[in-house]
Amino acid sequence: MNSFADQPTGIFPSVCSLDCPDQCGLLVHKENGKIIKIEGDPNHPVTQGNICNKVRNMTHRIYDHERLQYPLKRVGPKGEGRFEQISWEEAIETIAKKWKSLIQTDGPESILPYSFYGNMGYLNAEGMDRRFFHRMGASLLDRTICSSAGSKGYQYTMGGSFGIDPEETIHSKLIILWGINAVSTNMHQVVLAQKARKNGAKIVVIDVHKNQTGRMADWFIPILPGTDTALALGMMQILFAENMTDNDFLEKYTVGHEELREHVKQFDPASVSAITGIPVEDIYKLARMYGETSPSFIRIGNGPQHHDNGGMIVRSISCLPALTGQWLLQGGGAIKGNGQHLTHDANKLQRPDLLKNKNTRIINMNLLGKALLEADPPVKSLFVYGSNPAVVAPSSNKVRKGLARDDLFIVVHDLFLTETAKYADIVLPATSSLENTDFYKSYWHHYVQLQQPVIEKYGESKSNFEVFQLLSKAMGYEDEALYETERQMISDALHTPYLKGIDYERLEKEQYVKANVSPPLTKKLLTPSGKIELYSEQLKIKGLPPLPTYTPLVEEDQFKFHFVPAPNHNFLNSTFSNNDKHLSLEKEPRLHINSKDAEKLGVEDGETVLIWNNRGQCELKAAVGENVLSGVVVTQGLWADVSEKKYLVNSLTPDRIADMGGGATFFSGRVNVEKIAKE
Ligand SMILES: Nc1nc2c(c(=O)[nH]1)N[C@H]1C(S)=C(S)[C@@H](COP(=O)(O)OP(=O)(O)OC[C@H]3O[C@@H](n4cnc5c(=O)[nH]c(N)nc54)[C@H](O)[C@@H]3O)O[C@H]1N2
Ligand SMILES: Nc1nc2c(c(=O)[nH]1)N[C@H]1C(S)=C(S)[C@@H](COP(=O)(O)OP(=O)(O)OC[C@H]3O[C@@H](n4cnc5c(=O)[nH]c(N)nc54)[C@H](O)[C@@H]3O)O[C@H]1N2
Ligand code: SF4
Ligand SMILES: [Mo]
Repeated sequence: MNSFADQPTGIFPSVCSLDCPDQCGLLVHKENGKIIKIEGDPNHPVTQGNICNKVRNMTHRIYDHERLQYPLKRVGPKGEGRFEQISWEEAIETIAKKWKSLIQTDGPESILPYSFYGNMGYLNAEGMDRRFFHRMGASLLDRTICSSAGSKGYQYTMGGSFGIDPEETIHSKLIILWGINAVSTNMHQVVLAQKARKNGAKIVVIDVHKNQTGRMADWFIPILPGTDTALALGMMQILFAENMTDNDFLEKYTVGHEELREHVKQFDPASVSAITGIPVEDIYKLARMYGETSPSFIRIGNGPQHHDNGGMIVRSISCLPALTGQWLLQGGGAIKGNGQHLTHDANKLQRPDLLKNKNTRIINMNLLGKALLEADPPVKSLFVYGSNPAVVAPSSNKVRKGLARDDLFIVVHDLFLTETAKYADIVLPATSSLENTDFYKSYWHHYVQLQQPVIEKYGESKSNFEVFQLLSKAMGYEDEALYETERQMISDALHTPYLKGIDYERLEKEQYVKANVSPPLTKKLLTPSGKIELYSEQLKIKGLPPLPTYTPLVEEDQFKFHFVPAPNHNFLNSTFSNNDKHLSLEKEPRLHINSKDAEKLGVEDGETVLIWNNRGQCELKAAVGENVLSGVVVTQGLWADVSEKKYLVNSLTPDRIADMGGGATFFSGRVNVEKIAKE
């Protein structure tokens, strides 16, 4: 049979490769070799034919006139964006020559890979690349920018990224969307919640911003940034005090409930209200609603964990379902992430055994700016793929200063000349995921999926997989692991007890397969005690409080407003922020500010304001109203540098590290806001 890519006309199965929990099954419609339409697969049990705006308009990105077709070399100063077309031979030779010489003079750790999940496919995101850099002995990157604080926090309570099957949440009677802008970032969870609502469920949203998700809730609870642990403790205090806990469950499935019961007594509703900004009566109402409704489900988002104290926030929230014994009920419990239910063989895929120096240095990606400016011995070369750090990394002025170093040899592999690519010495054109072979596993639902190429490679672009094989050859590496086929690597990676019965051949036939997942508590948890740890000895060993404990955000008191720069609806992080179609849908970023604060500043709705702190500044149009509490300002979207606009929100964000997992603290910074004087 011809491959899908060779067939000019027809409808072909695919999977969305974006960093989004929904991981939709797609149908790609082609005519004369070109995609004419992308739609959700109506037969995929979670997608059910619905996909987001972003991907319905994906064709505009795939065939965008600015998409890279050839390798480039920089001919102007770093950051300016002047490049010249070169051949793949010249590009690969230039890179290999530079790296061989750096390895001679400075050792392999002077080379740093920097990547994230611009494409979630495992071969391309963490397969051949890992093998290559392990073989080289390059510095290791700790990939902490997204969810590592929260995942760690959840792990202390539940033993790993194991939550309930989201398809079961149609049975829930109370759904709490806690720090998740699900309408934009997990739309199929909203579809499931709406189904539950038809059967009488209530939807509660707890967020610092009444965005589109807050607006669809039955009850929206505004909270001050970084204070969610206090709210969870306040709820626990009421649940214990009013005998709404399931004591048999606590006895059988948890450790530390007696200590917790004592510990939470100090979190009376009045104290919690003073911390969170939530009225006392609402704290009672929420706790009683939670205590009296079963099954209840908490979808824990990524927002609350992007704080100095974010690991502990997720750790604390994830204790709640145990208090009322939710985990045994269909549709009861929580999801932070579900990735571990679908554990593949990461050692076989990434081959850490190829790395000979077991003391190789590890660089936290949230400290990229610092690493480029201060690491000793210095980073001399950076290889960026599947990520756009000049826009998405915290404290981006520092990052850009590092990228601008004349003695730093930068290679960027991407589909577009991103802000990061503008600093590169060599730019390599990347295929889109629709041009590749790869396997995908959602970190929310329970399906494993296969991507086979459905279109031909665009211009001379190559996949990550191909690029690392080319580089292996040019570097003279002979290890067999660097020359395996895609099919072989996928087959080996799928071979685990978690993915029993799922192999390449089956995926080829069926496209998506649901793993046979055992729900949490049907077997021993992976915590040290095997139970839900309300008290965690592990945390104590780490020097953190063993019981859920509220600590305030790091003080930046010289600045007046908490600043929360969250994602937006029509971009996926910075992806799509350079595509005209998506830009036209999103228009421009706004700074949401409370009307009382705006009045004090003399700022009216629609006026441009300057926001600044000791790290950077931005100019945004104010959206004045009641969508945020007084003292908080919120913006949405990671915007590319469009013309002269000053939208680089990450110039303002701290590069402090969260309490757990080396996580990012994007939402813990503070800023001042000023009216810009009119000419
Ligand atoms: N449309 C779209 N979808 C996306 C993305 C995108 O950029 N755009 N990004 C993808 C990625 S990589 C990720 S990680 C996920 C992220 O998606 P989500 O899990 O939704 O996380 P965020 O959007 O970062 O933040 C969620 C909410 O947390 C709120 N928040 C901030 N601080 C706090 C706090 O202290 N307490 C509470 N209760 N709320 C707080 C923010 O206002 C925001 O509404 O979405 C993925 N999907
Ligand atoms: N202020 C603020 N900053 C944030 C966040 C926030 O909420 N607020 N969210 C953070 C979070 S949760 C995350 S996950 C990060 C995400 O940050 P990034 O991982 O940088 O995500 P994107 O901005 O989507 O950039 C992905 C890049 O990969 C490229 N790409 C796509 N597919 C491929 C491929 O197959 N090969 C190669 N070589 N390239 C490819 C895309 O063209 C794009 O340029 O941002 C973080 N930054
Ligand atoms: S971005 Fe998310 S919602 Fe949109 S198509 Fe991809 S997986 Fe589905
Ligand atoms: Mo993320």
